[in-house]
Amino acid sequence: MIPIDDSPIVRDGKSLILAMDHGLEHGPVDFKDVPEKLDPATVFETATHDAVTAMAVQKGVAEGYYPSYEDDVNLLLKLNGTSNLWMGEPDSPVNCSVDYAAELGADAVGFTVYSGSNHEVEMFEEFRDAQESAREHDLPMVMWSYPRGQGLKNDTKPSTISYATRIALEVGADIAKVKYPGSKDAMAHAVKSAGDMKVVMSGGSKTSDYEFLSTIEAVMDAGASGLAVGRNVWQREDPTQLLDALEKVIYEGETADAALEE
Ligand code: FBP
Repeated sequence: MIPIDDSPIVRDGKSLILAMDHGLEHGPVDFKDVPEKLDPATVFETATHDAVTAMAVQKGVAEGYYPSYEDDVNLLLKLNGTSNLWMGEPDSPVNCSVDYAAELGADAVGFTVYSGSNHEVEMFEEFRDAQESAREHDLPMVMWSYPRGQGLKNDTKPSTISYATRIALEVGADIAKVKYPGSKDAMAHAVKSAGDMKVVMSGGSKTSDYEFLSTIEAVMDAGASGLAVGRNVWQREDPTQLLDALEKVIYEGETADAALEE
């Protein structure tokens, strides 16, 4: 097992994962205001920024577009995913094996688990297969750890997010990607609950530059290892400008104010 800090998806102990699996998870609606981003090549171009340590996509997008970017972008292949058309309890069917991800040149794999869903049992079993196979290939496992379903009314409350990071540690993830629990203290507890496993924050819907960078500043102060973000980067007209600022906050420990001033 290769130490996670030696993985190409980690830079100086931190990660900035650019996620672009929204075409499956939400549908083309997420590209409404940026129709040019319907072409995955445009987002792969954004991922060539030095701040980005990996781009997370589904199998089909990797097959079609990654060959043109394999020298400049690290690939995080998402092994499962679901559409917004599914109306049942949260679930995320597996659509790619770790073997095939490795064949496509993946540097890491990603897997969603909806703990608390009626499908939790199968999802944990599928995660086990993927995690053990990822170990055989020396590929880090990034877990989208998203408790939701059944009686879970609030999926971002502090105790739920701390539970989410802990679950990821318990089942053998290398990085847990979790929603922001609303405050720096709550994030610090979530990071602590994960032991020495890395925790990154999930981006969420688009906000202002300042609001977003201040949240990332709080998350980094809380001991998190970075960010896995989609819409807040590629829904912007100029993603490069925000990535320049994110690079300063995540890797250089600058404040949001300082990063925006330069
Ligand atoms: P965003 O930064 O755009 O929120 O993307 C992160 C992500 O986890 C994506 O990988 C995924 O497509 C999406 O959020 C799923 O969000 P949700 O399940 O909350 O709708």
